[in-house]
Amino acid sequence: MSGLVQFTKSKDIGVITINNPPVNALSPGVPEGISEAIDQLLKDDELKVAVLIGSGNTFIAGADIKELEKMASGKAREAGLLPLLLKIEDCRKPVVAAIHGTALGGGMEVAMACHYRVALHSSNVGQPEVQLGIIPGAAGTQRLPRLAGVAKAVEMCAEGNPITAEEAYQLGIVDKLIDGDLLTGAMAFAREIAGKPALKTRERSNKLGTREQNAPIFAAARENVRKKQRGRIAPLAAIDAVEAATKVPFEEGCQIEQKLFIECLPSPQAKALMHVFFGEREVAKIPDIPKATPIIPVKTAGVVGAGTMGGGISMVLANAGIPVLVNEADQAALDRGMGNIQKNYANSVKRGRFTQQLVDERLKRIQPTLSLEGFANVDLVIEAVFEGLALKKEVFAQLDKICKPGAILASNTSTLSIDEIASATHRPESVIGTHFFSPANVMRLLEIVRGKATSKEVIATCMEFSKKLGKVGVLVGNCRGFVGNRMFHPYVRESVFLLEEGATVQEVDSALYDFGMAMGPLAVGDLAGLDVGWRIRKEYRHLEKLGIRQPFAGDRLCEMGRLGQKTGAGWYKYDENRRAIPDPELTALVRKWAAEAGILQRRISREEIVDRCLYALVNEGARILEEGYALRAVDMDIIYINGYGFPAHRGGPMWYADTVGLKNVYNRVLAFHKQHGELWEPAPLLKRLAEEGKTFVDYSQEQRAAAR
Ligand code: 3H9
Repeated sequence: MSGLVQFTKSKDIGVITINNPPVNALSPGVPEGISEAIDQLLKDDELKVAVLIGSGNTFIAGADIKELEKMASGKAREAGLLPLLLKIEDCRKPVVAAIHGTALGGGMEVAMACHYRVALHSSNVGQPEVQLGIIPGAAGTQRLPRLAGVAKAVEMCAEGNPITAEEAYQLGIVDKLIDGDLLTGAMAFAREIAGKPALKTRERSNKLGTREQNAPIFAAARENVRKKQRGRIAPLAAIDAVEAATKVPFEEGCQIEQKLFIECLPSPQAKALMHVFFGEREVAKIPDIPKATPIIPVKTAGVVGAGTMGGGISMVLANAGIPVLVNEADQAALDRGMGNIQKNYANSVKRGRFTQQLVDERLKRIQPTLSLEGFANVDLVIEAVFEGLALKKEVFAQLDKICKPGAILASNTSTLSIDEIASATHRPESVIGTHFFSPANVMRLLEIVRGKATSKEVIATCMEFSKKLGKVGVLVGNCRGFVGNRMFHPYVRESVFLLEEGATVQEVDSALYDFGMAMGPLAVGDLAGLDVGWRIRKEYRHLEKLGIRQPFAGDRLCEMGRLGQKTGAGWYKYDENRRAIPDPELTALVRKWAAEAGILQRRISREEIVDRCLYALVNEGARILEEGYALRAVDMDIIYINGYGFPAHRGGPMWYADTVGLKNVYNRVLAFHKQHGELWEPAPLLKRLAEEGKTFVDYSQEQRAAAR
């Protein structure tokens, strides 16, 4: 038997143990090992029953995604799990799946082919395949509705979110919840059921419902996908497959599932989402910071500033169980900040996201204070005051005097130099940027900005801490706007240029929304407040080169007091519920300004809108990558997906450019350069990779190899 699966005997019980760290994925050798173990179980007359269990932290976390990637590009053959699952299910001696950690994807499918499932309370089960752009490929869509009922099965297969063992038990997926040692509990259960006739999941049908009952379930699920997973193909395929389970016999349902699985697997969406899966894990790996770097314990924190960002960050810390002091200079601002925090939590209770008890516990962790004195004992301070260098330096000079040695001093600046801020202290090694995205308690991204003196311990701690906060931490270098905002700047610039050249606000926003962005760039501006960019532009105007075109319509809007949603008008008008209403007067006004500035008006295609905005972003991304401010192209993809609403099924902007082909992107950038001038100068890296027929992924691999 392969070393990945062990078969042992404990009196009349056979124990099949999967041992494929770190997550017991069904890599080559594991299915074969399970199959051989079933043969042994059948051969040995002493044995009456078997327990299938995972070693280490988890049951089986699914198919090996690296193998799926190879299959998608034709480099590996299909895993062929279906015959193994039939073999388990047809085994005349019952097999009990013993679940701890997670039973996901193929792992869940293995468990459902067993005759019984027992699970620790702490475990989770699910069919997350759609999050990888595929659907369950080993009869998950056929067995799950038979165990959990159609409505829950559709939800789990189409949305991909795991459920707790408790819920799985309520639904009938799990037969028994185990307290204490899993193997002991599973063996006791196995003894109870040994010798009794066991039900095969595929032969159950009492939960499959009628056509009349199911039709509205499928219609609602499809509608839900169109709203919440716009543009994705796998969730709709998953619904089709579950629907098949309710209409045709099991074997035929499996064939339909296989056909849909095989269609999804090589799709660009699946490749993109698998890239994102591994990318989210890769960003945690920093080449010059070894895994063993000591981590500074962070048990308490302080936040300076209780505005929108400070308040949100305090909530993030409190949600993660960290007691936090939140400071403001005057009572009114502090009361306002605490009031907003309470309002946000109250909304979460109203929407059913949190219970009142949970919110009370979290609120108790947030202590308002007018003085920084209490910060003397905290392990981490996050400064979130108004975005001005002088003010931030003043705060850091104070923190330097008050905070204990070794405390981490972080700034939530979105644009300012971390080195400049650190220069206000005598401990630049403890200073770092932690750039949260608004709303901080919702957005997953945390850009962690490394100053030139920031210590490895401080970086390693912040990267680790981001996980505790439920964020995806991405390490970036200290350049203006860091990675995300530096790339965003040309993206927004082009969106305003397009307006000035004759596109309407809705044309620009809808082209990018239809591409998959969560919101169009102009709607984002209205949400964030147009004065944010206006203030920054004014501060940096002295750096603009003379004779180079700059967008002006946004500044004119601010001068008119149209700052976005908060003033009831920006690029759009807003009603009392903050619903956007197109404003034809604004379009006419921009046209008039453009005509006065001598800008030719023309009809602009949706394709041009998308290319202009996205290639401006990618071109800047290529510069950042070559300058080393981002470690890898995938880091930028993860930043854009988690902080800027870029559609994950397109893999992020750099991956998207790779899929379009860098030669094509480069040619288009060259054409824009010819037409619009210096701002479109192709990034040297883009030019080189395009000419060499390479991708950003190739470049990152070359960099990685060179660093070894
Ligand atoms: C499927 O099953 C299709 C089926 O229908 C069958 C079709 C025939 N494969 O996340 P972590 C690696 S599709 C390969 O940091 P955690 C991961 O890259 C699959 N590698 O740990 C990382 O490597 P590294 C459906 C995998 O404790 C290391 O393991 N299943 C896989 O925070 C640790 O991972 C899923 O989608 C895998 N399946 O979270 C489950 N899983 O250290 C995907 C993990 O080199 N996995 N790795 O960076 C997860 O959701 C989480 O990993 C899990 C553990 C919750 C299990």
